[in-house]
Amino acid sequence: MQTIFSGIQPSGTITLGNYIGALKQFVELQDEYNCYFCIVDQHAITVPQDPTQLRKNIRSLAALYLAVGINPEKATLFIQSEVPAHAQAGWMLQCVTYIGELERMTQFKDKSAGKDAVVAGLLTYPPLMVGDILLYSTNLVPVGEDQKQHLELTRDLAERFNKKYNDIFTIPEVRIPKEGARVMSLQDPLKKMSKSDPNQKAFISLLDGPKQIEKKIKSAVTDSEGIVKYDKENKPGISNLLSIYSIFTGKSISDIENEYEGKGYGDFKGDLATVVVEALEPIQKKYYELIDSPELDAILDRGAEKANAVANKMLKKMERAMGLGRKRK
Ligand code: ATP
Ligand code: LTN
Repeated sequence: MQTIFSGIQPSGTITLGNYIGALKQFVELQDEYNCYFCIVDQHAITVPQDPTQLRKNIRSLAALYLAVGINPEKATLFIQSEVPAHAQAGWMLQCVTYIGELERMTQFKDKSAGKDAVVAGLLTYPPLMVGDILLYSTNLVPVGEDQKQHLELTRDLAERFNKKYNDIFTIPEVRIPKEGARVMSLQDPLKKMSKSDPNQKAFISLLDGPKQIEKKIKSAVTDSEGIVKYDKENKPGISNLLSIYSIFTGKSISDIENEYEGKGYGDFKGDLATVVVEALEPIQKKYYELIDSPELDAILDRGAEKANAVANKMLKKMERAMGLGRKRK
């Protein structure tokens, strides 16, 4: 069985973008792969976080992974900071990464833009992510399109390490969904939907209530033409909403366009809100059953135990390859 690894930052409540771009694929893949799904809290602290809120977000993300259908009997769900090998591997991998490579990362450029003081962790974020992936001899990494560049770096660093030290790493492939790889902001359809967007109206969170969802969809930025038609270049707002509708209903874009011929954006947005509310209802129900349960802790404990065992083995191989520490029998 091949291995999958992916991570989500507990930097807010996950959005429809995270669900469509990442989580939905995780659920589909867990039957066929040996899966590791991680709550990457050490990545989240590369931007300012309130400690109390961060702890809440970590638990909430764990419950959401399970609520959308991750089965802890099949997949390993764990918190990054509970597996110290990640930070250790991240350090070693920083020592094979060039600063120029890090400065070229678009996520770094986006997140550091306009800031007076940029913490070093924001720049050195990618080698930590590379460690996450390589520690588990991962074959496949399912992510949204924004992570493609990080995955290219992962492959480069794995190859560089293998050549320079010892051939210990599997070179992973990226898996980006055909549809919904980049769900756009509801307020600026040229920007990706992001859970840490300061404008709450820009994203739908998986825990938003029916009224909030309706309000956010109704105030989504579109255009003045009033025709429900997919045209990403000229009508990015309505095209984004059409994609979301298509993904949740399974209907093709052209069928939806036909259905709304002669109708306005108001009708379409109202129906889209209903579709989204209905899709999120069972997820939210499951979430509220889990969030305060001891079962959630037991699952995370078991996940950390299993992940530690696998990650520590690879960490030892890395240390041996690089010549760190002492030779042991
Ligand atoms: P942040 O706002 O804190 O940067 P984020 O919402 O961008 O967070 P991440 O935790 O960085 O989310 O990403 C988790 C997963 O969700 C990744 O696989 C990422 O590619 C995917 N993802 C994030 N945003 C979108 C989006 N708008 N459309 C599709 N996939 C997305
Ligand atoms: N960088 C990713 C989150 C992330 C990740 C990973 C994804 C951290 N480690 C390992 C896949 C595999 C992001 O910002 N979305």
